Order: sequence, then structure tokens, then C-alpha cells
Amino acid sequence: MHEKVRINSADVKYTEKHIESRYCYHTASVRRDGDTFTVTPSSTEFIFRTERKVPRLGVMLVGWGGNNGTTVTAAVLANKLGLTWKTKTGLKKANYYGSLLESSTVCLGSSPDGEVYAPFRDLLPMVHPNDIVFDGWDISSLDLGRAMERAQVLDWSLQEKLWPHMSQLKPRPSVYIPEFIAANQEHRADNLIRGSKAEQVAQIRRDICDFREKSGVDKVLVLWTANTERFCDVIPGVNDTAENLLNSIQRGVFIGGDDFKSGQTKLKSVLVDFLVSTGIKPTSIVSYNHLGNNDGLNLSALQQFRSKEISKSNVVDDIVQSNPVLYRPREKPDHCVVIKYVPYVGDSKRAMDEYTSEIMMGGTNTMALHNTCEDSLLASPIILDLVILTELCQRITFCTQDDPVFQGFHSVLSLLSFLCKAPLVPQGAPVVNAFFRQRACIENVMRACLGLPPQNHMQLEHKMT
Ligand code: NAI
Ligand code: DG6
Repeated sequence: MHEKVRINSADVKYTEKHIESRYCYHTASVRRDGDTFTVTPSSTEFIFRTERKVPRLGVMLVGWGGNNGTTVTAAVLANKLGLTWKTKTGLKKANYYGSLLESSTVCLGSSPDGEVYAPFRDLLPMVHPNDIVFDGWDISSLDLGRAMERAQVLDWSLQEKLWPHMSQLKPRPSVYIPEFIAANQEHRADNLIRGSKAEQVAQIRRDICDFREKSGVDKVLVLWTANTERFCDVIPGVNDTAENLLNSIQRGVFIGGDDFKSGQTKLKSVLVDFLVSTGIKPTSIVSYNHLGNNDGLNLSALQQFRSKEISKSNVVDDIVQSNPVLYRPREKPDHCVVIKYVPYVGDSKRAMDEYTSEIMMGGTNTMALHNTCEDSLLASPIILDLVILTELCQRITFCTQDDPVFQGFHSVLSLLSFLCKAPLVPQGAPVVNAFFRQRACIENVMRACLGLPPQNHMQLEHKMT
């Protein structure tokens, strides 16, 4: 095994199986007395272990025949095959732009020539997207070649090159419960698993085993990229734990999924973070979208729109709550989310945002943004980051001096918050939507696995005379 980033430190050792690091986690507890804060720093010694062997990863997508499912599969194939294709603006080459892990970098430190940046993916041993084997389910029976054509996302000359490969891939039949997605999706539903809920779950399990066996992958991850469903609460005792969910399925209850933070919401988590952290007070945020893909059609139904509205709206809450200088308890900016279905624009989503803020001495600052972008080309790299990061997290264990038994991350993997519009966190844990805090969390956890301190950007060495 050959890691591209190797740590030269007594705190880090490379065994045959693991990278093992000793790491000192610094935090602080605070006592508040009126307007006085007493802060007590503390530290905990951790040992992190990261398995070095990267498994062969299989990913099963729910909604494989949709815009995201076909686009991510096609993008991985095109990268694997090193495809280039001609468009009216010139020759294009397959890439993974938009993937945090594949296309962004982290600063490792400095050399005589200045700061040294490495690709995020090289920090720890992780799956390369080109090596992922895809499979999945869809209620629509179209093979992936025809589904890619239906999606109208990729350039036609690229689709032609991919066609021989994509048309061999066929989604497995899936579970369709009409009241969860919009009625306008019914005409797609021609590829279904019949029977009771328990029988349907048994078939899904057989599918996973079948895929694993036939593809020879070591590990299978399942990711939801099917239509937005109507909102479904997490109800204690019903769908809050795997055991309760399985019991509930015997009784006939279902559970909802996640949402990718790809465009407008991602920018919101940057912009509001920027405004509030510079001491400016956003008072009104109005976000319009129109789009013409099947996602837009599904969202034109009220219950499905409501789900999306919820996942898009909570994204500023933690940022607002973090600044009691600007906001009174429970005070929030007005926040309005509008989505309209306009078939002509297809997957090329338009997002228009107006942010109004109070500035100094009664002044007002209004910013208006317009963004046009192929939606699924933003979502697909996020799908890759989600599965690669999740897989990596399964290979990381840690212990402390007080609790020397190695454990893995909590099954509610809040590290994925960066990639989700509505992050899930373990009960009682703070939800973080602020973009830079989320990104720093992933980077610093990976640095901890390498015994490196959190990125602090202090650059004290350049601040001395
Ligand atoms: P899409 O409508 O093109 O694809 C969804 C696919 O799921 C369809 O092929 C549909 O037949 C299938 N499906 C529906 N119910 C199913 C079930 N029970 N089992 C299996 N398959 C099922 O939508 P798209 O654009 O691919 O988006 C997928 C999801 O990701 C949606 O929830 C969307 O809101 C979300 N999202 C999409 C983004 C994008 O850029 N396209 C960005 C962020 C989130
Ligand atoms: C319109 O809002 C359709 C949605 O599916 C979004 O395009 C998608 O959720 C991405 O949302 P955002 O806010 O991250 O751009």
C-alpha cells in the first residue's frame, strides 16, 4: 500500500493494516453568568485507526434511472474510459469538477517554495470513483442508455460514446407507494416489486446480495436519489432505529430520505455564514427556482414541494442562532422558497435569490443573485463524495484514554452534513449548516486521523519580525 501523503511524526505509525495516530482533541466548556462567560479549556487524548486497505466498492442507487442516477453513472464511465467529446465550444474531457474529495485541495504545510496543497482524496486511503461499480433500482424500466437520453443532461456526442456501455445497464424493479411521490410520476412506474412490505424488503435484500455476489465487490452502499417524497417525521419507536424500522415494516410504516446540498442551498450556507460572521444582519431571504426536469415535475405537487421547502429552509437556522448580538432569541430572517416547473429549461435550473440585510446605522444592503446551471452535474459529484466519505468513515475507529475500546462513528453520520441540505445528527448534537464549519469538520477529522492539528490559518511564522 502506498499513501500519497505520509506523516513523519512519532504520533503516527503505519502498521500493515492501519494508519494509527495519537491525537489531542482540544475543546472548552463555558459557564455563563449574565453577560460574563467563564471558559474552561480541556483536552482529550484520542487514538485514531484508519484501515489502509481500500475495498472494491459497489453502490446501489435508488432511482438509478433518473437524471442524477444516469448522470453519475455516465460520468464515472466517461472518466474511467478517459473519454473526450466535441461540442460547439471545443473538445471536452471527462472530469470530476464539483467533487470535494476529487477536485478540491487541502493545505499540508509549507515548503521552501511556499504552501503545499494536496488533493483532498490523497489525505487518507479512499475509494477512487473510477473503481465504483454501480447498480440500483428504479420504478421506471428504461435501460440506462435510454434513461440518459431521457434525462437530457449530457452532450449528445458524449451520450453516443457511452451508449454501448450504458444501454447494457438495467435498473432492478423497485418498491412504489404512490402516495409518497407526486401523482404525475405514475406513468413511469412500470418496473415494480409486488407483494407485502415484508416481501418487498426481502426482495431488496436479495437484490443487494445478488449484486454483491455477481459483481464481486467487497462492500455495498445504498444511496437514495429517487424522487423527493412527501415529508416523513422521525418518530421515536417507529423509524428512529434500524430495529424499530424493521418492526414497523411488519406493521406497515415507511421512512423518508435525504437531500443533496448542491446549488442554491450551498450558496445560501456560504452567503449567510459570510454575512452573519461579518456582523451583518440578513433580514429577508427570498429564493426562486424554476426547472424543467422530472425532479421539477415531481416537486410541482404540493406535498413533495413541502418536503423540499423544509430541507431548503432550515439551512440558515444554526448560523442565525450563533449570533445573539444580531438576533434576539427565536428571531429569524424572513425566508421564502419558491419552486416552479418550467419544462422548456429541462435540467438547466434557474435560481434567483434576493438577500436583504440590515447594515450600519439603519442602512440596507440588498443582493440579488442569478444562477443558471445543469442541476444533475452539480448533484452527481456530491453523490460520489457521499459514498466515498461514508465508506472511508466505516474504516475509521477511535478510542480515548478513558474509554480504550475502539469504536466507529455514530450511525447517524453527521460528518456528511456538508453534502446534505437537511443534515441528520445524533440526538442532542448541534446541527451545523454553515458551509465553512462543515468543510473544516471533514478536513480536520481527516487530519486527526493523521495526527495533524486542525487547520488554523494563523500563519504565525509569517507574523513575526
Ligand atoms: P429524477 O426524477 O430524474 O430521478 C428520480 C428517479 O427515481 C426516477 O427515475 C424515478 O423513476 C425513480 N423513482 C421514484 N420512486 C422510486 C422508488 N420508490 N424506487 C426506485 N426508483 C424510484 O430526479 P433527479 O433529478 O435525479 O433527482 C433525484 C433526487 O435528488 C430528487 O429527490 C431531487 O430532489 C434530489 N436532488 C436533485 C438534484 C439535482 O441536481 N438533480 C440536486 C439536489 C437534490
Ligand atoms: C428545485 O429546487 C429542485 C431541487 O431538487 C433542487 O434543484 C435541488 O434540491 C438542489 O437544491 P439546491 O438548493 O441545493 O440548489
